[in-house]
Amino acid sequence: MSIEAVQPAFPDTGLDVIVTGLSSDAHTWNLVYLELLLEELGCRVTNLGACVPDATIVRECAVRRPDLVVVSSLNGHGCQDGVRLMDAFRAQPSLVTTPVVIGGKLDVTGGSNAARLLEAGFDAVFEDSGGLSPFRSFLRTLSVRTPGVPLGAG
Ligand code: B12
Repeated sequence: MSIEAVQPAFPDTGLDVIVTGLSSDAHTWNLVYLELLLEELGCRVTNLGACVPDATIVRECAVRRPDLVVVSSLNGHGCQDGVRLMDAFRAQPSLVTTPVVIGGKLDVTGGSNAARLLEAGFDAVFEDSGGLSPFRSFLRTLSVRTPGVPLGAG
């Protein structure tokens, strides 16, 4: 685990964010960490918790219409569970353009699954080796985006 200080100059993002674990993943402190980090950055966070079935994630996102969904996985099944989640998520017409990112310890081999996860429909993949700076930069691009304009459309 790496702890990085939140940069005080970072502007409040004002984003509505859903944080969630995947269906097979029982780890919780990663979710608490991300919730606190995002709140410090000015996001309003709904944390769905650990071992969340795909259908529950899809339903909650369809109802809440978040600006961003942050998926965290530690148990090594992140790629398998994440690809399956995105099949159901992107099949929901109201969630086709909702930004979704995934990060954590996504594999047991230490290899990269980024290409497979991006192909499945994630907008970004944050591997532990990169630290949290790329995630902060990604949030900044979302917070300056025109409200209502899908990621990549502007
Ligand atoms: C505590 C723990 C458990 C507890 C969890 C209790 C709980 N309430 O959370 C228990 C005992 C239940 C557990 C179970 C298992 N665990 Co466990 N567990 C850990 C441990 C020791 C700490 C995890 C933790 O809480 N870290 C604290 C958080 C705050 O930090 P973090 O997880 O590192 O998250 C950081 C980054 O990953 C990143 N991050 C995470 N998600 C995301 C998402 C985004 C978008 C971004 C940008 C960043 C990001 O940000 C965080 C801060 O830097 C780790 C080993 C370790 N030292 O890390 C193993 C570890 C995660 N567990 C592991 C395994 C294998 C398991 C089990 C499969 C073991 C087993 N055979 O039963 C089960 C899985 C159960 C399941 N169904 O998921 C492996 C995973 C291996 C892998 N992925 O390669 C680890 C790495 C141990 C190891 N070295 O083998 N575990």
